[in-house]
Amino acid sequence: MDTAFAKNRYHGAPRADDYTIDQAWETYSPAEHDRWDRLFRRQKEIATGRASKVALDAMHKLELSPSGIPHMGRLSDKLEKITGWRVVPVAELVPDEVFFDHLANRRFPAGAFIRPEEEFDYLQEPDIFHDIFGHVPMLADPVFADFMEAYGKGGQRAMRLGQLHNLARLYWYTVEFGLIQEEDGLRIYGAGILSSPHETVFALEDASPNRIGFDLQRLMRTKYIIDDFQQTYFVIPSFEALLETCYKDFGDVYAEVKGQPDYEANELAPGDDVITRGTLKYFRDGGRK
Ligand code: HBI
Ligand code: FE
Repeated sequence: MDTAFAKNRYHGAPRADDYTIDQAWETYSPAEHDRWDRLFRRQKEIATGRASKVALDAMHKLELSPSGIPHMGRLSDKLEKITGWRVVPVAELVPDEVFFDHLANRRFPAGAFIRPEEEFDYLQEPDIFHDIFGHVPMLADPVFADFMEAYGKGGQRAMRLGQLHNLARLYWYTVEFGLIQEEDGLRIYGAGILSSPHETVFALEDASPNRIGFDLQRLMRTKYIIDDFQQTYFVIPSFEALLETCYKDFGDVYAEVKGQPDYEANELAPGDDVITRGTLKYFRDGGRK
């Protein structure tokens, strides 16, 4: 994979053995601070009325704003007071076991680089805008903060059991691409959607994707797409319900899904709580251009 190092987006001192680096906040250029501001203003406007109110309230509490790239240490001091989480700078994706160890200790690894202008609308690796605008606000919610720590601990165990791919699907269809039913309607809490202007609209308003009620075992059997919009979104009734479902020994869940066939990303399964049956039109028309 062409890494952030290779794309010389990387800055700051060499990494520690837990893959953290110095954010070197003073080395960001005015153009990079300006890019953060433009990304922030556009996405905040699109996300208002579409993002979970928990995420929007947290952005306010954490004073996230279009005033240049956030300093992770100062942001962490605010976040830590609320839920004990800190945001630690990394250069790029870190190995799973390192990632899980950070989460299990309430540290969220956030990319220190910001996407280049030519990838303003979309990039595959998590840059500082995806991680801080997308993931960090949810870490200010006490229930979701507990879920993320439990996920980290579960990840370490899943690796030992060789069931990481099942758990990675849980992360993908909740933390990255999850929807929630709030009293005002369907809302977004997944960071992969929240940090993407197009998918923020697509996930809630397009007729193409399926939207089905969260079901842990069904979700763990469902493949996902990494380079286009999701074909199926899972909807939780509340963050409490998500934590309660996941705050248990996954051993028997793994045993039940092991050996069961996977579902394709666009497939509906018997027993699904179908909220919207997608037309799949966007995908049949060839997806991302
Ligand atoms: N590393 N920095 C970083 N950010 C992620 O979101 C991340 C990662 N490493 C592994 C990973 N995510 C996924 O494999 C999770 O599903 C575990
Ligand atoms: Fe992410």
